[in-house]
Amino acid sequence: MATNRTFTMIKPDGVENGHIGAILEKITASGFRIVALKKTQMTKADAESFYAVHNERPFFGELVEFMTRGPIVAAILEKENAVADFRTLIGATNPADAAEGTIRQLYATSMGENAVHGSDSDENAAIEGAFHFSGREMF
Ligand code: RTP
Ligand code: MG
Repeated sequence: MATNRTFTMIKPDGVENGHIGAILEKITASGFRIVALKKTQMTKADAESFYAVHNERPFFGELVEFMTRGPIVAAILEKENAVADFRTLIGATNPADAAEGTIRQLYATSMGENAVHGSDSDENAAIEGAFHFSGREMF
């Protein structure tokens, strides 16, 4: 399988609860190489645009409020089969359904506040990575 990239954010709850180090350790120990990394905070416009696909959903306002309430850690990650393997590593959207040992099972608190984001396709990984990073921040 070709080496490729995915995009992740440690969401505001993961940062607030002090899990940046543990989550990054789990990611690198699982074979992902960090291509780009930064702590930043999304504006309302950023979050509305990033999650535009969900703008008709009942939880959209809550999601934007949550994603902008504090800093996040954004990263581009590289590994064979990166998108699918990273979704496996983070676990189900609802931590109550997340498999044992997954990042959401370990660190998420609810369906809305679920500690991490993971891109759902190669195409979205490229779009989301470019949303947060310029070419000269990728190594
Ligand atoms: P993500 O995009 O953040 O990696 O999460 P995902 O693919 O597992 O889930 P998705 O369906 O894309 O939903 C995006 C985020 O919206 C919040 N959400 N809240 N309260 C709710 O019913 C609800 N449903 C989704 C979560 O933060 C979810 O990760
Ligand atoms: Mg998603």
